[in-house]
Amino acid sequence: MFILLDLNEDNKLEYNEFIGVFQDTNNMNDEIMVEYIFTQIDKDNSGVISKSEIRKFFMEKQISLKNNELNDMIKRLDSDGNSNVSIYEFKQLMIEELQKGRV
Ligand SMILES: [Ca+2]
Ligand SMILES: [Ca+2]
Repeated sequence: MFILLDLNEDNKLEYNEFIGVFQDTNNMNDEIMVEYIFTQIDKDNSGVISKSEIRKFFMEKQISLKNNELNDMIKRLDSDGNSNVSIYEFKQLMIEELQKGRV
């Protein structure tokens, strides 16, 4: 199982749980769903997700993240290493993991 975020040793936020945060995505196809999630996190509509936007997003969902957890998550998503997560980077990882998770 893909672990998007290791909250602590016993409580891992898995991809499916992350997706579960969005309850209105059931009827969407993968690509539309991932784009939708991206726009939910990208509050300033800049087209990239910054670390502070991710932090804010999880705070709103009442999931508290430590700084190193946040950094790990960014590292996983940010494939070109410019500290921001573009829609392309986000989609690439999320769709790949979504498809892997299917039997
Ligand atoms: Ca942004
Ligand atoms: Ca990037």
